[in-house]
Amino acid sequence: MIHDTIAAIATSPGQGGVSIVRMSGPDAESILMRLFRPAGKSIVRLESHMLTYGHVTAGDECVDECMAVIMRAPRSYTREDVCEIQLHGGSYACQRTLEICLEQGARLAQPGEFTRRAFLNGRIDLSQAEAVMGLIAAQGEQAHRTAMQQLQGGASAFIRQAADELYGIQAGAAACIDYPEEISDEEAAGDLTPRILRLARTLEEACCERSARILRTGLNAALCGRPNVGKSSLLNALTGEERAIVTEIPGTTRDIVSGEILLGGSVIHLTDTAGLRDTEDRVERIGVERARRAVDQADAVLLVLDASQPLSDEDRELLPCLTPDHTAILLNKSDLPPALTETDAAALLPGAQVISLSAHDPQSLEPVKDFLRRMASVTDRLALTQPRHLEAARRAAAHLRDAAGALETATVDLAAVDLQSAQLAMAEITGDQVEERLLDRVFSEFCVGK
Ligand SMILES: Nc1nc2c(ncn2[C@@H]2O[C@H](COP(=O)(O)OP(=O)(O)OP(=O)(O)O)[C@@H](O)[C@H]2O)c(=O)[nH]1
Ligand SMILES: [Mg+2]
Repeated sequence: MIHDTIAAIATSPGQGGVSIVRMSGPDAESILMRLFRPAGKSIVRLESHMLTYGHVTAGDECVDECMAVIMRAPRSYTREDVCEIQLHGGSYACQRTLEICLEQGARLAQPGEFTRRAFLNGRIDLSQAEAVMGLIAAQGEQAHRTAMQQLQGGASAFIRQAADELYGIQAGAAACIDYPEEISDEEAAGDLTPRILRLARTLEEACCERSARILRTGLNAALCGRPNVGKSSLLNALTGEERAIVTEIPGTTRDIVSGEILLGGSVIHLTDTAGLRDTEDRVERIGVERARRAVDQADAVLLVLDASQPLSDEDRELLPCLTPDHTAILLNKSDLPPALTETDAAALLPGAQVISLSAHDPQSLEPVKDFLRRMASVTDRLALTQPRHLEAARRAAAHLRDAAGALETATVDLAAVDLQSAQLAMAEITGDQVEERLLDRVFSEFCVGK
């Protein structure tokens, strides 16, 4: 049970139209009424869910003109009494109001504590609580849609359906354990194994880390290639900003330079990297190592070639690390007399898309944007998108596979233990079965005031 009242500033720091101080807990209303003077003396009890105009005061001190609202339990975000005070946006009045709330008996909320209470009081499950954070973090339409689906119970519905199927399987195993003379281990295995394996496959198929990451945070695309082919020029042309230094000197870019663009509702994080070559220069060598790492970590790669120069060994260096489906070969400098054809480029990495273009001609970049759009448009019908959920679902699937193995080679009793472990792993996703430590980890990633 939660007995205390928490308070925090819910809006982000800095100047703005309004700032909001929020309280939740049994004393929220009495604390509010000690610091809030409604305009018009007749108001003795604020009506729930109605904004009231007045002032925040402390003794003779008038802190700010404000609007205050009480949302009485259980019709509130946390299912407790929640009060919010809308002040003028700025740091002092807001900080001072929070201070008065604390002087009057509230405790400073920890990160995510309001949402944690919403979870503990049963208003939302754990995956929905995490979706709130996803909504706050969403930069593009795609990430927003993914978080909204989760908030509306998408992940929970999927896991609850899987858990129901598993309860059915567990009931079958229990019947065999309780009535061994009626159901033999072999009969139970024949009936249960296909169901267990089907459920394991369903969970595994819902776990696509790459798609989930792209949905959540956008596509990471790396520009790579040998020095002087025009990687930095392309970064600048694609982002429409002079982000990276461009010169005719090979080895200009030494570190990772990034830029973001929004394409088709998805955020694309573009990274320009140091040109790949063997070099004695220490700084450049570190840059080349970072470039390789960026390519390894990228969801999609733009391998840039200089179409006015013949192919070199440096152009071929990265080929073994590239996946054709996630790579586009950009034949840059197509405005110059050609030394390379699209056929030469295509032969480097069969299956990869080849695009002729010039960093100096914005129109020629459209097919690159189409490629990035295609890479970012992973299915948004994924049931699970949070790393924590993917990890728990994979663990559940592994326990199910162990259970199927135990049915083959050992006894139903042993399989029942694995089935129970699978059930517990799934319950972690919705929070039906969680330890305090796990909650601490989940909510520590939230911001204060949410
Ligand atoms: N004609 C022509 N020149 C280009 C084009 N793209 C880039 N350049 C020129 O090529 C030179 C190198 O461009 P950068 O963008 O610095 O090349 P980079 O691949 O980033 O080079 P490093 O940072 O050294 O690896 C510059 O002089 C650019 O102006 C293009 O499409 N056409
Ligand atoms: Mg460069």
